Formats: sequence, C-alpha cells, structure tokens
Amino acid sequence: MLLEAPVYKELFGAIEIYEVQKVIKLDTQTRDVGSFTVKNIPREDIYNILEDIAIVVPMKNEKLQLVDGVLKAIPHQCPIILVSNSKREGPNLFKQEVDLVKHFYNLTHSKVLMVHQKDAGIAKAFQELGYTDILDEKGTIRSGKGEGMLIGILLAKSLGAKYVGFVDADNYIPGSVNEYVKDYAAGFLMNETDYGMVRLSWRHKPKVGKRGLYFRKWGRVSEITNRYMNALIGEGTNFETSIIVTGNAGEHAMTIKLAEMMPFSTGYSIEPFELAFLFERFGVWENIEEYKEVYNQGIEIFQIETLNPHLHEEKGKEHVADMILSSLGVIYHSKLASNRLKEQILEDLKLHGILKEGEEPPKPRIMRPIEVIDADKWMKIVEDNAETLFKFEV
Ligand SMILES: Nc1nc2c(ncn2[C@@H]2O[C@H](COP(=O)(O)OP(=O)(O)O)[C@@H](O)[C@H]2O)c(=O)[nH]1
Ligand SMILES: [Mg+2]
Repeated sequence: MLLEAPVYKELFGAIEIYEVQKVIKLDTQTRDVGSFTVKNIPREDIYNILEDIAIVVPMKNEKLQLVDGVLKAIPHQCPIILVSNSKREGPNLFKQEVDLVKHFYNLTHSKVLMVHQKDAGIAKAFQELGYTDILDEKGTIRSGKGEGMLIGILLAKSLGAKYVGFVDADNYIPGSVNEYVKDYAAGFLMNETDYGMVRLSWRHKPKVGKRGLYFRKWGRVSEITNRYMNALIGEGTNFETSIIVTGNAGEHAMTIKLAEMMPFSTGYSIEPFELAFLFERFGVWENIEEYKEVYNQGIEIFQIETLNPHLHEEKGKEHVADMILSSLGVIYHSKLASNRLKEQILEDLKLHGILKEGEEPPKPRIMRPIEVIDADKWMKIVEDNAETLFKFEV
C-alpha cells in the first residue's frame, strides 16, 4: 500500500498525533518507492500482520444482507468477533444472524466468535469479577455500542490478539470493509510503540439526493466533533490546531495494550471519549509513575483517509442529534475544557436546536479499563455459562 508519508504531526504530552494520510495506492508489492513523501507498506507485510488483528463487529438489528457483505469482506486471516444486541423475540433476529454466521463459516472456515450482548452468562462473568461498570441495576449488561465493543475487546484478548479493530455491521460496500482492515494493518506497521491507534476518515460519504449520488466530503457530526476536539487540544497546548479529522471514527483500531489500559465511555460517545481521555491523561507529564511504560514509549495516533467511500445505513435525524450531543458532552465535561469552550459548545447546541436554554449536554458514563478484569477467569466463566457463545474454528 502507498500512503502519504506523515509530514506533519502534533505533539501533545506523551501523544503523537499524525496528520491524516491519504491512501495513494491500495496494493503494492514493491519495496522501493524512491520518494520520501510516500510511505510504502508492502503487501506481504500487511498480510503477515492480519492474523494478529481481531476484528470486532458490533451490531444491532442490521440488515442481514449488509452483515453478510461485511463478514465476507474481512480478510480471511483475521479472527472475527461479532457482538450482537439484536432482538431475540418478535422477530428473533439474533437467530437469523447465528444461521447466517454458521452458513458463512461452513463456506469459508474463517475463525469466528459470536455472542449476544444480553447473555446472562456474560453478565455473570462481569458480576463475579466485580466489574459492575457495564451492568444496569438489574445486573444485566446495558445496551450500547460502547458496551458491545468492550465485550469484543475482552474476547479479542482471550483469543490472544495483539490488535483489535472495529468495523460497523451496516456497511453497504463490502470492498470498503476489506480496505479498512488493511488500512489498520498499514497503521500498525507504521506504529512503533505498544500503544498505537489507527483511526479512519472518509474520503467521501455519499448521500442519495435529487440529482443522484452526491459525494459529500464531511458528515455533519464529524465536522462539529472534530472542530471541538481540536479546540480541546488548543486548550491543553495553547496552540490551535486542525489535526484531528477522526473524532467520531467508528472504524478504528488499537493495540490490545492500549485498549486494556483505557477507560471507555458508553454508547456512541465511546470514540470521541478515547481521544479526550488520552489528551487529559497523557497530554500532560503528570503522575508519570502510574503509567511509566506508556510515558516511556509514547502513544501514536494515526489517521488514514480511505480510498473507498463510506456508505452506511441512514439512521435518521434523531440519531444524528444524539451523536452530536453525546460527542460534545465528552468535550464539554473534559477537564481540559475552559469556560469559554463550554460556552461555545452550549451556544452551538442551542443554535442547532439540540439543547434548550439552561440545559447541559450529558456527562459521559465511564467504564473502568478492562485491565482490572482477569481476562482468563472472565472467559472461563463466559464459556461455562453463556448460552449464546458460538465459536467457529477449524
Ligand atoms: N453490540 C451492539 N452494537 C450496536 C449497538 N447499537 C448500535 N450498534 C452497532 O454499532 C454500529 C454503529 O452504529 P450506527 O447506529 O450505525 O451508528 P453510526 O454509524 O455511528 O451513525 C452498527 O454496526 C450498529 O449495529 C448496541 O447496543 N450493541
Ligand atoms: Mg452506521
């Protein structure tokens, strides 16, 4: 793969954030490109690292045709982890998903782990190990994309994966999913620390309009989140920046070591919260002893602009408002945010009609890092008790 070499990067404490890198050539064999402004990641290197990248697909009531395309597009070497929160009655969509995955496995023999988010056996594992952060008052696992991803990370760890990547299930273009995973691989091959993250940005997000397909450059949510995420860095460093283009990147990946030590927020605020947490915690040289290894090595954040467009299911205006509100809630409640920034956020949310006078955006609910959970014990309890755990493996 040929990528724009990261010419520019922003340093923020122990964090290195690389400028967005565009894919220039999706697939290359050559080792010698003879240019310093182009980074070459040979195909063999990408294929060699794929088996270490577990791909987590969070899903909730998505069209089976889309899920099918996503499964078929994930490179064969990557273990696949499906965490579903789909309906189990009236109709039982989960059962249909299980049938789909069985069929897929029979055809391909790809390694797949599948589980339902509401499985009481998983809740039991969390409960017994004292991790109630993901449970509601009744002791069941809460709904939410963030919750599904956290379960996925634990399963990835139990498989011994070195990296975990996320791919949404509602993607209309299977070929783009195939690229995303290879983009993650390319990012990890550039990363030199144990604490690396790769976030994808879209070249285009097509919308169907009156004049046919229109290739929009930015989604509204990401534009707003990125603006404020950059402002947050400015508050921390005193230097304004425009480096962040992936504040809401659902398609992203990280080393397991990074995933283990990060707290996660719930629902859709999870992706912006990852950045906000890293900036707050590692943007300053404070309490270094607690995270000595991280400070020694540093954290690298890569942003890759995909060649493929991103076409996913439209979930409506309310969902968009919800995304904006929870994303800006993360920034608003960050300890890096000044009063001035908070005022701006409130103004903007009122202007968009998302917030009323006197209201504040919601504070993100935080789940502790999974390193507090003994992953082997957790997996053992899950294996002994879960009713929806399906393991497909040759
Ligand atoms: N496991 C799980 N996945 C979810 C949940 N809610 C949403 N998802 C999935 O998360 C992915 C992203 O959600 P989506 O609604 O498409 O949001 P957007 O693409 O960020 O606007 C999709 O694959 C959803 O099916 C949930 O409660 N649990
Ligand atoms: Mg979507």
